[in-house]
Amino acid sequence: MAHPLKSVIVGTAGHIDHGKSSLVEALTGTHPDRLEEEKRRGITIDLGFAFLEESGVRFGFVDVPGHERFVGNMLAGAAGIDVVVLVIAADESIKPQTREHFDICRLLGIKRGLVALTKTDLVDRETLELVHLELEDFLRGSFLEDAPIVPVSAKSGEGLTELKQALVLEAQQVAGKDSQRNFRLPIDRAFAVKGFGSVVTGTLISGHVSPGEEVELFPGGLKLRVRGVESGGQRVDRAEAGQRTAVNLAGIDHHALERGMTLAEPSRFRATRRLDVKLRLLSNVRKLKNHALVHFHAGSFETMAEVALFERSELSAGEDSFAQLRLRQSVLVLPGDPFIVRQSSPLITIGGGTVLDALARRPRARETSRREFLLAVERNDRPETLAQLTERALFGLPQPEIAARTGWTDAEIEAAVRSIVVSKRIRLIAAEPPILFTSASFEELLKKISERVERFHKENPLEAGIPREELRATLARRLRPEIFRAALEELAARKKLDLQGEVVKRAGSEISLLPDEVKAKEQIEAAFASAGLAVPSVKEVLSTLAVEARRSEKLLQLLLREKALLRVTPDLIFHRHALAELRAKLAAYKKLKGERISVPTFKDLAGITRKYAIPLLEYLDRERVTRRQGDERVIL
Ligand SMILES: Nc1nc2c(ncn2[C@@H]2O[C@H](COP(=O)(O)OP(=O)(O)OP(=O)(O)O)[C@@H](O)[C@H]2O)c(=O)[nH]1
Ligand SMILES: [Mg+2]
Repeated sequence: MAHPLKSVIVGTAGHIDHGKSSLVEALTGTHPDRLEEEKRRGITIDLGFAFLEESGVRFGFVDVPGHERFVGNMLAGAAGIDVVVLVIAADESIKPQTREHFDICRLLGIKRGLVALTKTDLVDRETLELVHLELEDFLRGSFLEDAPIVPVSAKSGEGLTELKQALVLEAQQVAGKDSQRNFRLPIDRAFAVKGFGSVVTGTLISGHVSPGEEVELFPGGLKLRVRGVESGGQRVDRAEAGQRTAVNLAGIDHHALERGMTLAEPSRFRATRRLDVKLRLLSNVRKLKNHALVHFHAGSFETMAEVALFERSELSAGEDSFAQLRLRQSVLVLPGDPFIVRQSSPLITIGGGTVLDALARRPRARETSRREFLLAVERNDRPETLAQLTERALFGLPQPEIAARTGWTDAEIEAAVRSIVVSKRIRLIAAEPPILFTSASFEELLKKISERVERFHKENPLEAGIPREELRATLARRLRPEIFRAALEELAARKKLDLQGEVVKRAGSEISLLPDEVKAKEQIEAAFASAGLAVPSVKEVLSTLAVEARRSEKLLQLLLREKALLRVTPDLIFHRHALAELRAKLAAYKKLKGERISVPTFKDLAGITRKYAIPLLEYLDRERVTRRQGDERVIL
């Protein structure tokens, strides 16, 4: 079986006119400049792309403009690269955009690369050696410190073979992007293709995508179907992380698509305008004041942002700090994503950093946990991050929220959940989807519920217990019903509460009556017991008692709940002995006289008037003791 090709994105970087595009053409055969204006002016304005397969590596080249006015475009391309080729012309050496592009590469956390010392045909040996020395100085202490510096000439072809070899070596060491992670494609171009419709392109930074799949467009959340996929300029069944990718989308006009948007796995993430980040300032820039406005770049996206520094009023050159960025427009970014900030005048790159909390909330005056949380994210300590996320979610953290807030894969989420549940710090509330809740908050809730039930018993001694809904209403309004239910079940399991249908009571609690209540209750029962089937009205019975109406009504309820009395119609209540006797009489009648009985016969048998006979017969019908047949009843 042929070894699958490794896909690696190579990006150029460097000052204007230093030979980036010429080098890409010399390596790939494709001149990356596409625009009419680029050809006319002889400069690169926007990103260009080219492909090369070499020694088992599939290279996707992203060629960027060197012009200082187009650093924004450069940033859109730089975001996805694995290996940078820092292009420096031998006849000019290090220039402003050499520095700025290199700073950007460092801020973006690009890990590998090499230096192409171009236009060697224009300089003599001595100059070349001098520039070489300058470069070594320039690169010292950076990720390119030990990178090869390859002298090349796009004109003479000198050094091209060496450069290719060096690229292959770098590519082999690239960790690569993870195609197992969730699909994300920052869009850097959108256009229409005749006969196909809308197409977007970008560097596939994670996951994979295939025709027929559904994707979500950010911001906005529009769900779209993928009609076709190309990578490296060819139709494929599946594009993978690390590939330049074109996606043909159904059901959307290309005017509705633009650079800065992102395609991602559907129904998993949320766009944001408020981010908590680690922000680092370059060493040679002005101080950054709290609440300064900056240009924010992440992936192919760009907008204005206000910087709220974390517990400080300014950030000096070379320093870093946690900060909150408030963006003017929404974007999909996830924790771990790098970003760049630029200032307005002069328009230069001043710093960058890493997104830590993409769905940050407004900072509160007293919030000690935020630093702890950001530190955990920064360390990439998943269990701690998750535990803190749960602690911050006062009303529980439903599982899908974890994916949206962390960007973790399902497997990563599962592992983190398992680890914190085992540690007993967090409880997993069984629900669909499951909800995480801190054990401390859960215990607090249990305590609160117990107190409320206790108080209810005290204030309502004649009630068996508090109805669930009434209990819930005494707790936080935003408490999720699943957590409430789990808390009740936990208290029942701990034998603290009894759950009886809709009623919650202290375990084993009995109603305790005052002496006058005991007496009144006995009187009520006696009144019905002695009446047999010719019962008095409820009102009549209650009015003779020594306790007031509210309590006597409760006592009646109690007798009904204990089933000493039975309510047959809203106004007719019988003692259970009277009804049992009636049933016995009917059974005896059936044995002696057969199963049919008329209403008059029933009246005689029971010794009652029609007023009682009809409701009682209907009651017996409902109880399936009798069944109506014409004017008669069948005794069952
Ligand atoms: N003599 C010589 N000229 C070169 C070489 N490489 C590029 N050039 C010339 O330098 C000029 C700029 O080259 P580009 O490749 O467009 O430079 P670039 O870095 O892509 O410029 P921007 O994209 O605008 O930043 C062109 O006129 C090229 O023909 C080289 O190795 N030797
Ligand atoms: Mg160019």
